[in-house]
Amino acid sequence: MDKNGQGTGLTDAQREALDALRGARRVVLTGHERPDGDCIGAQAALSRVLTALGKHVRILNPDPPEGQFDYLSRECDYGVDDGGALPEHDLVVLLDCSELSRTGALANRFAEADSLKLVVDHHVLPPEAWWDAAFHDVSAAATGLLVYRIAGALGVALDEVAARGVFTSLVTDTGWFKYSNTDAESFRVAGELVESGVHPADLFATIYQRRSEDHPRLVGRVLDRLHYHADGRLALVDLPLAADGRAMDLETDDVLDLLRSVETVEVVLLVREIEKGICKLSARSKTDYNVNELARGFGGGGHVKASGATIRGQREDVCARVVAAGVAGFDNSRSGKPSTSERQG
Ligand SMILES: [Mn+2]
Repeated sequence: MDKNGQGTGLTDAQREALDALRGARRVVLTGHERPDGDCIGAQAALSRVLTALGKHVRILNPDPPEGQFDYLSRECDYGVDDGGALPEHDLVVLLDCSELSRTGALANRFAEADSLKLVVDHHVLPPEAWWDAAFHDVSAAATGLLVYRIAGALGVALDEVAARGVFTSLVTDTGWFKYSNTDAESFRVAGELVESGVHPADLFATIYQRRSEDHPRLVGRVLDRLHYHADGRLALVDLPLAADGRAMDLETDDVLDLLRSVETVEVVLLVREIEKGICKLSARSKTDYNVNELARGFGGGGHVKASGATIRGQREDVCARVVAAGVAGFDNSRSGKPSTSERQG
């Protein structure tokens, strides 16, 4: 058996996670706030797999999926927390994150529920295991790939919706196969999914080419707020609240991608004010620079090359703090050359 759980081998911990799934009758799938394509794609796939095994499955998230993923939300019932009692369940599966606090207001109710807790995730795990079982592999390009492995291990063939879910996970977390987490498994599984009927070009157009006429102008306004630090090695953009006091609604991947395209830039920081006194940091690295460490310094985390945090404070102060920490990080890292060994998304 491969201790790392790579290839076809499973770790003992992963086998225990499969047992938890086999033994469950009523399952609630949940995930992080503002669920991304990987989170909801993995949920779509796992809900179909478990339903095929005769289990009763509910998805319950802190927030609804983005409209760009409506081809999944038409097929799956993505329940959104209304503050009420949890559905009856004997197993909770937390996907694409590993801390209950990431489920927002649901966290307390899940913690109090007398149910088994399972984590399915590819992020760096917190030091203390609070879960009963975890299907975890930090080398997996997406959580959806872990669900693909789970389906294989449980002997369930992916149906059309599950296949589209895994494909969605894969392409959103690898930046359509261009980030450094893209590996042979990503292409192998993508190839299988395409053979089974997934249409990549149609999905690309559906996810990325239905934006509003305002979108390019909004990106333009945001890019006007770009500042470089550390001789151009660090780029910062900040998004203040919109005029109506609400958080600016912007698909930030475009902005992050564009800033990373600058030759001198190694680290990109995006600070989005989500309400007065609360900001969200998105941090990306294209070298060995570890933005997971940077985000952890602000109570967040994620991957070595893509992390985030929620930070209290006025936007200007938050920007100054993250830039100071970001610049200081250059002294502690071996950054300089693009690395091929770390992950994204
Ligand atoms: Mn992910």
